[in-house]
Amino acid sequence: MPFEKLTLHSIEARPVVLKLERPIVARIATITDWPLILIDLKTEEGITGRSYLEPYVVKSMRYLVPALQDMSDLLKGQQVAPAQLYESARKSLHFVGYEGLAMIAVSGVDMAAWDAVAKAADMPLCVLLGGSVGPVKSYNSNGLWLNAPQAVAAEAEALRDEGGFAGLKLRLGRDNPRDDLATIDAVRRAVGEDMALMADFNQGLDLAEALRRCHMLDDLGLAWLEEPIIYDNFDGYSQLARELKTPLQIGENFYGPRDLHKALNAKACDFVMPDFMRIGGVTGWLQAASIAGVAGVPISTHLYPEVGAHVMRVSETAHWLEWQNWADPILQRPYKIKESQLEIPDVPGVGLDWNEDVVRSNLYDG
Ligand code: SMN
Ligand code: MG
Repeated sequence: MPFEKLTLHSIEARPVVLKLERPIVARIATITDWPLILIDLKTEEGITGRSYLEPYVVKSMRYLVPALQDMSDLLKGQQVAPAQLYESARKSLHFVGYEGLAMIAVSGVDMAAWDAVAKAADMPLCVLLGGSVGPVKSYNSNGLWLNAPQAVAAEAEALRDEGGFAGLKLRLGRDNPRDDLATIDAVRRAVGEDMALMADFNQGLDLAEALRRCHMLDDLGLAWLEEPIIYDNFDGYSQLARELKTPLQIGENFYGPRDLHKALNAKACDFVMPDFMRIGGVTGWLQAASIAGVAGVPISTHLYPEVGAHVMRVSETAHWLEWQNWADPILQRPYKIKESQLEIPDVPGVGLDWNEDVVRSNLYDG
């Protein structure tokens, strides 16, 4: 059967808000309500590509959804060729800026476009990209926020048991650094020495404080130290990377692959972990993963585990997939984890179908 050429008919973007099972308690914010924008990219041929965005701030959906609707008008009638749609969509907002909300909207369209093309080719996305369906090494990032040490330790055991996890991410940045140390100690006792422990400061420290606190943690065998300072201070990050033995992890705030390139040039980190809504969806990821691969730098995913699993199968330096189940309630078939490995469903595309009952009862009307 010849490859079916797809023509974009429309892009539907629906805002949804879900209650988080474990509220986010980070140094920079507390979040109880989790926003999702569900994207359905419809084609003249009847195939629908799907993706979602998680823009953290519920009210941001009031301006992201209209941006996606404008992209629907702009791209209507064009061939669903992801790299071309990516360029057209980016250029439409060039004078506004290539980063920030513009990139977030483009990324959502891009992921849906790749899903549509893979469905038309009747292949899982990872197969279309030249890989194969198989397991993807994952750590559990569903919790371990800034709560009391014993509560975090008990949660660590529960999170490990959600899928036989070999890695867990905990969040740091309590007012007193000794409470962070006590938490790491309690978690270690609970889950043992073999567990990979990632630690995320969520950009909460200034450089002086970050140097002090990271040195205090440098002999604990942590898998990585993530985002101790504001995301764009690459000078600060390169000083941290120079001084610390523990690998430094950044990347969830790279806007486009060029940010990753700049970070590596500045020697600002040891590991990278681009986020799909900021790096430019699948198109941006593939470029970013090539740069990381050439440089020999391990690459991990941030959020979006479903699409993340597919691209990790074709990323040369694939490291850890971040497992988060926060979108599970709106999915008909949430992905499964066994023995710390995410399983890619052997279906065309990414495998996202909405649970319309849950979507209807959680639509955001703000
Ligand atoms: C994070 C993810 C989602 C919400 C808040 C913080 C975090 C991570 O930075 O890396 O998982
Ligand atoms: Mg993080």
